[in-house]
Parts: sequence; C-alpha cells; structure tokens
Amino acid sequence: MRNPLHFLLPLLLPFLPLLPLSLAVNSTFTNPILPGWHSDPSCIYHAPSLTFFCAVSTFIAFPGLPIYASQDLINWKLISHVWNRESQIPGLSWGTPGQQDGMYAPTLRYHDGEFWVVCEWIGGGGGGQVLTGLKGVLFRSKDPYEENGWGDALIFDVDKIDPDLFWDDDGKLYVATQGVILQELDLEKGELSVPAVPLWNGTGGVWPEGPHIYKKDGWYYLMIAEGGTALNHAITIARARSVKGPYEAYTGGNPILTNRRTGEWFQTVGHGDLFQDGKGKWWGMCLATRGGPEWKVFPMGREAVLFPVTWEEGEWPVLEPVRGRMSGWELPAPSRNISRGSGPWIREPDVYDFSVAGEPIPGNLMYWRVPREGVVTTTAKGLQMIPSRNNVTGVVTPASPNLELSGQRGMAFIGRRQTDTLFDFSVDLVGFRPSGVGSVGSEAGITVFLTQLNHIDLGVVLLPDPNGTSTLSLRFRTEVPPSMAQQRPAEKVIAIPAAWENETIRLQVSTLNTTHYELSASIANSPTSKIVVGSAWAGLVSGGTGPFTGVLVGVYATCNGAGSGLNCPNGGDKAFWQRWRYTGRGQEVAAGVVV
Ligand SMILES: *C1O[C@H](CO)[C@@H](O)[C@H](O)[C@H]1NC(C)=O
Ligand SMILES: *[C@@H]1O[C@H](CO)[C@@H](O)[C@H](O)[C@H]1NC(C)=O
Ligand SMILES: *[C@@H]1O[C@H](CO)[C@@H](O)[C@H](O)[C@H]1NC(C)=O
Ligand SMILES: *[C@@H]1O[C@H](CO)[C@@H](O)[C@H](O)[C@H]1NC(C)=O
Ligand SMILES: *[C@@H]1O[C@H](CO)[C@@H](O)[C@H](O)[C@H]1NC(C)=O
Ligand SMILES: *[C@@H]1O[C@H](CO)[C@@H](O)[C@H](O)[C@H]1NC(C)=O
Ligand SMILES: *[C@@H]1O[C@H](CO)[C@@H](O)[C@H](O)[C@H]1NC(C)=O
Repeated sequence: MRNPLHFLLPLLLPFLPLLPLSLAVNSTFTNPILPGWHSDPSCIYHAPSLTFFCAVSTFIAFPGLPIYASQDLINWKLISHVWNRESQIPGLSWGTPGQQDGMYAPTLRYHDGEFWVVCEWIGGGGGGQVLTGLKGVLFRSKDPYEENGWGDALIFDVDKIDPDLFWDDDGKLYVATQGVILQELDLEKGELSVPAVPLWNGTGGVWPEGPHIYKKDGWYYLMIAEGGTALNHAITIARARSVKGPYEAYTGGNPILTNRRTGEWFQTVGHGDLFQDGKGKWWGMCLATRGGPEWKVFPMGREAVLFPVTWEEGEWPVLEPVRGRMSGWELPAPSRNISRGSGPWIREPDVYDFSVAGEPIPGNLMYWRVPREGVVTTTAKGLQMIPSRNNVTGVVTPASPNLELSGQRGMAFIGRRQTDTLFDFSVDLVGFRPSGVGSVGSEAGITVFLTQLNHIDLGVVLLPDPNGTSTLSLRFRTEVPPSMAQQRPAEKVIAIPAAWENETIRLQVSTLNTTHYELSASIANSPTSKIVVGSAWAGLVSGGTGPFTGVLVGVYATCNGAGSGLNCPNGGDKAFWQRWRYTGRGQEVAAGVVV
C-alpha cells in the first residue's frame, strides 16, 4: 500500500516553513549593534537585494546621515552619507551656531524604486534648542551605495521635529512629526498641508516624538518615543483604522519598550523603528546609552541596539527588552557580501597610512560642520591639515557668533567615532615645525572630542621658556563646562626631549580602563620612549554640552588665534598625519562585563 504521506507531502511542502517543528533555532547576538554615537536609527529591509539599511542622526557633524547596510543584521557596512556635499543645502552648516543643532532624527524608507531620507535641520540662525530655522529636508537616491546618488534636499517648512514618511494605499505621502501631528507632503510644492491633524499625545511622557506609522492587517500603528531622550525614554504605541485617527493607545502594556527605573546597563532605550527580515520575522532598532542608572560615564552617547519583535496578525507588537546579550529570531546567515560603498565595516579597526596623494578620505572620518575647502587633503607626505585660527574650542557665543574664531566656519579637525568601551587610537605627526610661540603659535594634536565645549586634548606646541627662548612641548588640557570643573585635571606641559628632534611623534589616546582615558606621546617607532602626559575621566565627555552627540577621537591643527579673518599667518604651519590606527579592545555589555 502507498504510504499516505507520499500523497500528502507535496501538499504540505509550501507550509513547511510555518510548521512549529521547523528547524529554525533562535540566535544570540550582542548589543549595541551599531556601537558608538549612532542615535535615532531608522531601518528598512530591501527585499530585492536581501539587504537591511539604517540611517542615524549626526547633528552638525559632516558628512552627515550615514547609511549602513547589512545582509545579516550583525555586520554593518557604512555605504554612504545622505548629506555629503555642501551644495545639497548651501550655507546651512556655517549658518548654524549651536553644538547640538543640525540634522536630527531621520526616517529612511524605500518607495517606488528609490531610497528616501527625511530629516529636520535645527539651526540656521537659532542657537541651542531654539526651534527657529527649523526646516524639513528630504533626500532621495536610486543608489544608496553612491554618495552622489543622493540628490539635493527638498526643503520644506515644518513646525516640529522628527518627521516620518508614510505612503498610504492611495499613494498619499504623510509626514508625522513630534506632537504627534500628521501632515500630507506635496512633493511638487515642497509644502506640508495645513492645518496639521493631531494624532496622539502619547501616554503622558514629555516630548511625544520620533513617530513612525506602519500599516498592518487593516490597522495604522503609530509607534513613538516619549519621556525625553534621557533616563525616562520609552517607546509607546497606538493604532487606528484610518491614518488620521482616532488613535487608541495600547492598554495592554505601554510603554512597549523601555529600561526606565531599572538597574539595566543599557538605559535611555527609545526612539526606534520596526522592520521585517526576508523570512517575515519582525525586528526593531532603537537608541540606548550604556552606563547603568547611575549614568555618569557614557562617552559614546546614544548607540543603536537591535531587538526581536513578535507581531501576530491583528495584534500589538511585542518588543524584547534591550540587553547587552540578546537572543531572538534566527538571524540571516553571516555575510559580508557587500562590496560597494564608501565606508568600512563597523567593527573593523582603522588602518590608514595616508601615504598616497589624492586617495579618498576614509568614509568613517567626520568633521565638525562642513570643513573649509582644502582643510584636510591626502598627500604623499600624509593627511595634510591646514590649521584653523580657532582652536578646538573657539569662541562659542551663540547669541552673536564671532564667525572668524567661533569654529562655525569650519575647524581643522577630523575624527572617527569612539566605537568601543576600550580602544587604542594613535596617529603619527610628521615633521611638524611650528613657527609662532605660545598663544600665537601653531599647534597640532590629538583630541577626545564631544563638542567644542567638552574635549580632552594633547597638542604639540612651541611654548615660551622663562629664560626667553622657546621649547617644543606636549600640552595636555581639557575643555569642560563649569558643572564639570571639579573633575577637570590640571593642564600639563612636558618639554619634548631633545633626542626626539628629528623624529616622527606618535600621539596616542588609549582607555586606561572603562572609565578613564590616557593621552601619551612617543617616538613613532620606539614604544619605550612613551611619555604619559595626562589622564582624564570619561565623564568629562559624557553628556555636558553634548547630550545628543558622542565622542569622536581625532586630530586638529590651529594657530591659536594668530592671523586675521579666517586665515593663520602665511596660511599656517601645516600638520601632516600618517599611520592612523584605531583598534577596539572591548565592549562593556553589562556593568563590569567587558567582552
Ligand atoms: C632655557 O633655554 C634652554 C635652551 O634654549 C633650554 O634647554 C632650557 O630648558 C631653558 N630653561 C628653562 C628654565 O626653561
Ligand atoms: C492632546 O492634549 C490636548 C491638551 O490636553 C488636547 O486638547 C488634545 O485633544 C489632545 N490631542 C489628542 C490627539 O488627543
Ligand atoms: C525565539 O525568539 C522569539 C523572538 O524573541 C521569541 O518570541 C521566542 O520565544 C524564542 N523561542 C525560543 C525557543 O526561545
Ligand atoms: C553576493 O552578492 C552578489 C550581488 O548581490 C550576488 O550576485 C552573489 O551571488 C552574492 N554572493 C554570495 C556568496 O552570497
Ligand atoms: C581657544 O581659543 C580661544 C579664543 O582664541 C581662547 O579664548 C581659549 O583660551 C582657547 N582655548 C584653548 C584650550 O586653547
Ligand atoms: C637633527 O638633524 C639635524 C640636521 O641633520 C642635526 O644637526 C641634529 O643633530 C639632529 N638632532 C638629533 C637629536 O639627532
Ligand atoms: C580607572 O583608572 C583610574 C585611574 O587610575 C581610576 O581612578 C579609576 O577608578 C579606574 N576605574 C575603574 C573602573 O577601574
């Protein structure tokens, strides 16, 4: 007799993946998935290329709005920056004084053959958190692997931050913003419809914001962040039968994601986005800050974390609480099969020698605002930096900016995110011969930079001697707001040994442990010559004037105010940087647990 299974099997085959006995095994992974300053992630799955894409906030850093791509949700490659040319929004960067202004929370979507990123720019005349000069900016690309694929911005007036993009079935494009309010975007006119439709006030936390609308099983789900981006941060949700509401809040367990009032190492969990993988499983990404509820040392700021989501038909989504070690749906097979795109893989060390003239500047290096033309170039002698008159601090006066010394017109600075709790960063300064002395002398150095008002520096500078001559010196100093003055280490100056006269100087920042940096110098090829110049508490670059940003480690050059206009005397003493190395040494994934 024929086995009845022979008859049944072909009928069952299409359903095999759905059978509870399928062999899918849950995977484990470690957060943060995009370590270092990567806040407000917005992510999609692009089925045609089996690839996930995420965009994050960058505020006034430039190039801004990086796009990361991954085929396995674990290995992420930086492939382009949405905002990568000054000409995309002429003048806006230099017209923005605030340290935490700029490109806020983007939304990334794929629609009609194009990648769309909407964001809002705060600044352009306002300072601090003042929402004057708030503009919506919309960019589109058919090829997110090419910087030039991203077009100029469509700029439109908005009243609130955190724009979403949602196309309803009738093709209408809706933008929800903080509040939460809804407007239709007219792409021809570059205008949002008025009056805005109020959708939902959230569940009572401050700042209902970061909205994303999803349509599923006949419902419009509105997922938002509320409680502010600090320790009370949370994700809440409501749903409606029509995009314009009325929205009813989920009563079964809002917030659906938060670590508020817990002892968890990952705090400030919120501002997220949901997406499905190739097998239809749901996932989410949001921001979190490491540091536990004490929340004093978090130099990397708000990082992007991944969590699995269960979302049954007609039901509310269930988001797994954010932890350092997670388990969830089976991940796609490990893959690094992405060859295109300008930047490196997120966990790769930097190994940049800078010995080839005209080679592109690596995609993961960033400036603070749009740099002045030619400030940093690649030459056969190294990464050439023309000093700015302003130092890394500048004269920051938001009310009436001194454009020449403020740093607002670009600083001679370039850096990369601190992406590891423990790391080593070093770079070689070749043949630096400052011409001026002391307060009008040139200086080239390495910095742990949060904002112009929170940074830790080690510079090479010629300083006057009591006996009337000058000595090439290593100068360690910090810039912190008055609230941190107690923890601020004293300025320290050490004369560079005479034996180093003709040598290349290696400047280094390393983590001494999970809470302290150490800044040192040595002869490039002689580790035994190392001089530790200073150490500093990482709390000095946590929060403060950079609550939205995270540490960049990098190099700078300045003539300390000498010269006139925007220029140093005789164009300035150029600094040449070679052998740039950044190596991660460990991630603190739970209090005291470094992996
Ligand atoms: C005075 O100058 C000499 C050489 O020019 C230098 O070696 C010495 O350190 C200076 N003295 C002091 C006290 O700085
Ligand atoms: C939000 O709160 C305001 C003030 O209490 C109220 O007038 C408004 O109706 C609320 N909006 C929605 C969409 O519930
Ligand atoms: C696998 O992960 C999903 C998503 O977090 C969860 O709902 C499910 O219970 C997990 N299964 C097992 C066997 O742990
Ligand atoms: C890698 O990606 C390319 C282009 O997307 C595809 O043609 C190729 O089959 C992939 N290779 C592997 C090993 O997955
Ligand atoms: C930076 O430059 C400003 C203006 O020239 C000056 O007031 C300030 O002391 C300098 N700070 C440092 C750390 O060099
Ligand atoms: C550096 O080079 C100059 C010129 O060749 C030489 O006079 C000087 O002695 C050298 N200094 C040291 C410390 O070797
Ligand atoms: C790190 O080292 C500094 C300086 O030695 C010390 O004060 C601090 O307590 C250490 N931190 C930890 C977490 O061990």
